[in-house]
Amino acid sequence: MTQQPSPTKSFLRALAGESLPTPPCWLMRQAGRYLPEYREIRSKAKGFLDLCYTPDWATEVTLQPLRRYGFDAAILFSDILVVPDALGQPVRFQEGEGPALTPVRDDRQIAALTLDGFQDRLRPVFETVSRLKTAIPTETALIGFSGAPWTVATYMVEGGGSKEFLAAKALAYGQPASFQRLIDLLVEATGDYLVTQIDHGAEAIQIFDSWAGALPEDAFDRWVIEPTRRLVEKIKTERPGIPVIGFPRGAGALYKRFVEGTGVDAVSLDTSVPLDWAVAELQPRVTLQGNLDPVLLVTGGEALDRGVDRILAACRQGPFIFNLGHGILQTTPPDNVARLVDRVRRVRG
Ligand code: 1CP
Repeated sequence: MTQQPSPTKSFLRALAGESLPTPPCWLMRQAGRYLPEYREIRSKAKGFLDLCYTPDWATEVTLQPLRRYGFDAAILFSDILVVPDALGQPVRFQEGEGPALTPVRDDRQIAALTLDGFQDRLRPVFETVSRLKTAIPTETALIGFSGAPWTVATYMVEGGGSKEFLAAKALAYGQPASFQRLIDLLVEATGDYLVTQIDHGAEAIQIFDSWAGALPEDAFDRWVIEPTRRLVEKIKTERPGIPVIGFPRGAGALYKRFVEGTGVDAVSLDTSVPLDWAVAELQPRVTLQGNLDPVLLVTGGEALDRGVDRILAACRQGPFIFNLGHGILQTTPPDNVARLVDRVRRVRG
């Protein structure tokens, strides 16, 4: 094993297990429609994926929130659905309606997906990572990301967003061998995708499993924990020293099994996770990240201050990164984000 140098960026120090007097801070979906400068660039792009696949634009929108707020980490601007798009299942984003894909629901449709040309189609995303590596401030860390296989599979099987996941669960429960082939393909594609992001300059990885909370515990083990464990193992083996943050949103008490079973370095807590529990059960093993209710960031004022203070008081004795419990909402006033960052930075030893 080669010895990894100790990190100097505060975000990476927290991921390495240090408890810092002022926790590092970034916010999920920190780039996006709540910022007028984002909406301006977005209006130039034909579709949302054109924005993701145009390095000039994707680099610019990644940098926008850093200029305003000086976050401790930048997250590559892209989307979890570029993976199915690059596997040959084209993704369209209709205005105001979310993503749309032609569903894959049987062996023949799954077999038509292909890794041929996969990395080539994602070249613009890797180019964005390379540019960001030199464009971000030296004290800011660069996060690469992907969706977790389960969450990405739900979009592929449903053909878009879903509330009940009837089609995805029907395949997972009723034809597990077919669903396993889809998950295996996603593990392979996503693993290559993340390693290549690291090779272009990503210093940490976050794996978004937004719909992890939809599964009962045996299915959670098989479709959430096991694929994520394989991704973490690949990163740890092939690119040692790169920390991985898992986000099994809605997992509840299964957060504990997720931490023990996947080997992640950190977990992002959704808004509903009780912090005393997380500090007692999870923080001894991993860095915590989270978990302000994004609606408090829309609300602002003293409710926001109290929400921030509650989280800091609960979590900052151990390794911790301040974040939201889910992505920033479109209606968030940009001034409230400045207020949040000031509040987090006010606390000292
Ligand atoms: O301008 C627009 O209208 C597009 C809105 C938008 C944005 C800003 C989408 C469409 N994706 C993104 C960027 C994005 N998505 C990032 C960029 C980095 C950042 O955080 O600033 C990231 C990390 C994601 C991840 C993502 N995409 C997730 C996981 C996290 C989460 O929010 O749960 C999911 C589920 C998606 C799918 C997706 N992308 C976009 C939409 C509308 C959706 C569907 C969401 C749903 O089904 O509810």
